[in-house]
Amino acid sequence: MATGITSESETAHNSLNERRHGGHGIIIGGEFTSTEAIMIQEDIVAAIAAADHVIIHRHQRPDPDAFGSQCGLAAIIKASFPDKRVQVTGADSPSLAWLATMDHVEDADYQNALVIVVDTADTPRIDDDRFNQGKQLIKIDHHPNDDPYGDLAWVAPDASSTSELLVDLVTHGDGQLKLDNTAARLLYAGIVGDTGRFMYNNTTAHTLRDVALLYGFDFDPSAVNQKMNEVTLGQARLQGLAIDEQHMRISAHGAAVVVISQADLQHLGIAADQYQAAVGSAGRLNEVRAWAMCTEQPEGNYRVSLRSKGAVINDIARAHNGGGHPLASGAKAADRAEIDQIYDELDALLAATPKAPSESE
Ligand SMILES: [Mn+2]
Repeated sequence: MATGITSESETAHNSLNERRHGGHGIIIGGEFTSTEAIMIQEDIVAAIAAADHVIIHRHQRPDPDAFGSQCGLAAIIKASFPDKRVQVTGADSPSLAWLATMDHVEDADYQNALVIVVDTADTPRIDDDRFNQGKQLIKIDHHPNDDPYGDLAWVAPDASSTSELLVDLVTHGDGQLKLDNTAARLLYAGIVGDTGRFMYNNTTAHTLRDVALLYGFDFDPSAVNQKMNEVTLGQARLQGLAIDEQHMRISAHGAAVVVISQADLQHLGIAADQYQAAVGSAGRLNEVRAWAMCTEQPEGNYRVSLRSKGAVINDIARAHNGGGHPLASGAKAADRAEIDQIYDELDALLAATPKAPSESE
């Protein structure tokens, strides 16, 4: 129910001050099928093979890729090594309960555990801050590597999703890791979530080859698509409200800003993890080239979801306490004045950026 199809990284600037530099961390950027990347994958598979107990974390406010990669990796390890103990931790998500639910992990469980954090760029955003209580820490992620952490890290910003990376972990694992139907369904959901059902430009031939491999397992992809396309009545009404004259303005160059108040959310009965379903609304408009959905938080500030059809917007996100992907980022605005500033910056960016082929009428 009601997951929406969104992806973003909320990379807080202050996280840079809290970096945990791993002792022998190895970071991979660039092409994630390079020889170097494959060596890292082999090291990760070896670490999994050597561990008796694995605990898997992911980011707060989980999206389908966070849940899909976390629980997909758990399913892979269980299918490959039935004797190993595998747990997933973090808060449960009512809107993603159809996909998976979390385990109850005790503090004592971390003794001698291998901890793997998936889909999470920076340590403040990891759900469950016991992630550094294990004997070894591995990061697997596809967001820009603004906050390197972990004893071993595989970071591939050119992959569509962490779920896609896990398919590669299996195929390059020298036969030690295997997928099963449960893993295939979870990883498929993650890839669908982060690619906007293959709409965004992070979808590659490689992504689709991985998806073709997942299709070979026994699960119902169209049931997953249907589930991810569903919204609650409140969310559907929010999607409408997000493009009405009161809540959205569009500049001459195609910059749109949507402002949703706490009162709007309360009126529609929208829970904290549900408003993301309206992030895409403005982007469906022909007139809009880049947009920001600004949602008031209980504290009075705004969470800003920045999206673009072509112009790179993550510099604007970084300038407003955020970060993320070139076309999908997160930021924060202290007040309406900062929202006005973001609107002006988006408009100036679009004024200076020729339309991409995908944007022409
Ligand atoms: Mn992701």
